[in-house]
Amino acid sequence: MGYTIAQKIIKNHLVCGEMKVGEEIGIRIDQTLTQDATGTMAYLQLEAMEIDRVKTELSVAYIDHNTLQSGFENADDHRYIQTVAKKHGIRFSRPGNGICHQVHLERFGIPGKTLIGSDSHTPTAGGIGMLGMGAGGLDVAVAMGGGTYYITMPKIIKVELTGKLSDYVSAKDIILEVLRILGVKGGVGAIIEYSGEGVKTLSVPQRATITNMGAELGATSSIFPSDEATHAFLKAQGRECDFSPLAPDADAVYDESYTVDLSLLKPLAACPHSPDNIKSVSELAGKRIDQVCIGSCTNSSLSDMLTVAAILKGKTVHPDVSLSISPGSKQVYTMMAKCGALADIIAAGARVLECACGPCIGMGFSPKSGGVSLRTFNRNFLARSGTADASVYLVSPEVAAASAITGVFTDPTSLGKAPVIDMPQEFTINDNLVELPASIDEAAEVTVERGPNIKPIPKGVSPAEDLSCEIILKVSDNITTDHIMPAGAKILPYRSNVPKLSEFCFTVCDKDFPERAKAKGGGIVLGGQNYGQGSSREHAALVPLYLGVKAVIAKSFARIHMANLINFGIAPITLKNESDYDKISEGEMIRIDGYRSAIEGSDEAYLTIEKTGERIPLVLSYSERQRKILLAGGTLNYTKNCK
Ligand code: MIC
Ligand code: SF4
Repeated sequence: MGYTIAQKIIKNHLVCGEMKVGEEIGIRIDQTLTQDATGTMAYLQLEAMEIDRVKTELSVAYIDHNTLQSGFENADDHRYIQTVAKKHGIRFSRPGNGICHQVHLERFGIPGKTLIGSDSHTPTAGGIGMLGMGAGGLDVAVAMGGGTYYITMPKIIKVELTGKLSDYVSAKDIILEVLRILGVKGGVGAIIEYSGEGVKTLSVPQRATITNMGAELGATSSIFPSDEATHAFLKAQGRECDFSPLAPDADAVYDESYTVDLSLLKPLAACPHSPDNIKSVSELAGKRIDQVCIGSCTNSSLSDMLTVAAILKGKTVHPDVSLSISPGSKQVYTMMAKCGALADIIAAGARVLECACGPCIGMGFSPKSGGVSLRTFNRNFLARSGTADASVYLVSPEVAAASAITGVFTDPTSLGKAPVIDMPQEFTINDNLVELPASIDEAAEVTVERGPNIKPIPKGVSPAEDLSCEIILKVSDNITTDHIMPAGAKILPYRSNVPKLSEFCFTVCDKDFPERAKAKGGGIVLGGQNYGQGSSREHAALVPLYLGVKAVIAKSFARIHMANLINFGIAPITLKNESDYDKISEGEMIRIDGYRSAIEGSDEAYLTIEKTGERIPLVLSYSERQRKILLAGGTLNYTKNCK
């Protein structure tokens, strides 16, 4: 039996375990990336593990999220990351160089290699045939130290692309269609592999738009073959030597398959507040809008920007609309400036921002009260924009630009012939904002600079035999990490300060949660399906830990968040029968007798509701490695005990 692309890469990197779907496997990681909102924690943990020098082929620390410096905190964190990177052998991508995933694709991604990043959109690298996965900062720190990365062997879902996109229909519409078919839970436990004749019609940046938003399917990763288009992209980036072809074997077997006919696709939009709430733009046509934001790691490539510029050229942004544009990287920004596209965008009245995450993570540009915002981004979770009652729609750059001019949802296919944007033969290459680390000899001389905002990481505790506590919060299905630990300009500066961050924990769902959790000395959180979907931020585990959360019981968990909970010694426990969710109320006292023993060896335990005595079966299904980590009270304690 032959292998798929992802299976080939996994096989070449397999350290332990069997490649059987659902089994835990360990793989070797070639490259890592971090960004600044998760990076400080990752590097604090690297230091705590006493790793002097990274052992990966390449590790890069990017500054792209916390670029709004309205106080000293973000600037302090940037300096910490810069100095710690220099000392430990990590390249440092300075603020202004661009969004981690865009820059990594342009300058560092290599087909056939493995990459983990402390950011859920690391699978963007799948656009170049690289196996990229999002992970918690602690897992990235372990990989930087040469340690194995553990995942559950995923099933492989094939998405066959046929035909060719019509004018004004774009890569964004392909992934929105896949989200319509599979939903935000549809990729859990899977890698999505794209194949078929339609693949050849897509450039690497278009492919990267699709693999980027595979994160919204809950997928472990998404990947495209490495072919002539990959070769052309790498050659244009002056990196032809990094190319190698990669295709599935003819007799590769897939666990599921779907077909998308590109020629039948129409412009789509993900409606509030979920990336899988899909409608066609023509259904929404005429609806008034207040804001348009173009950019993010999903849609900020040069071709995206040139397309937008061509649509805006000679026009003026509608008076009721505020349009922001954030190019994805310094390379994109420079090339837009050189060819005059930037001038067309400025002339049309766009507010051009620096090349960073910006509005995507709520770093400015929050919409007005009750506003309608069209964004080319990948997430429209409740309150993520910074305005709790805003309605955010996710669309392609074509829809965004056309609507910015008219002031209403506009189907760009009504605009006639689309501009033809070819990928350049040569990109402008200037890596002067990527700082190289100190040599091994010089590293001792580098002093790591720590600002006063950097506070110690809370420590997990080894579980007691019996657990008795209160259900301090009950939440519904598809709770995102943005619900658990919101982001945005006001909160992100505290990513290195867990005590301060705790004041915002779960406040999107219940503004009294932090106070209550503290007053009660912690307890258990009860969740629905797909608990913890979205970002890789380990703060969504660390902060509840700080507030005394001992365990999370849910119908099911998202992959990265589940790994993060285990890393910090919070047991993710599944309800054996989903319907039991309705039997447990917030504020109820519960007991789990033999809790520690269940973590240690058996897969089952019972939750007893103190008031009624009703017993509810729970599943504690972990690998041997995960059991040891939970018993030690988290990975840091576990690795220390092993020394
Ligand atoms: C996001 O898009 O939600 C983020 C911000 O990039 C996160 C990381 C973070 O919370 O810092 C992600 O996707 O992992
Ligand atoms: Fe940045 Fe937004 Fe991409 Fe996250 S999704 S990495 S915040 S651009």
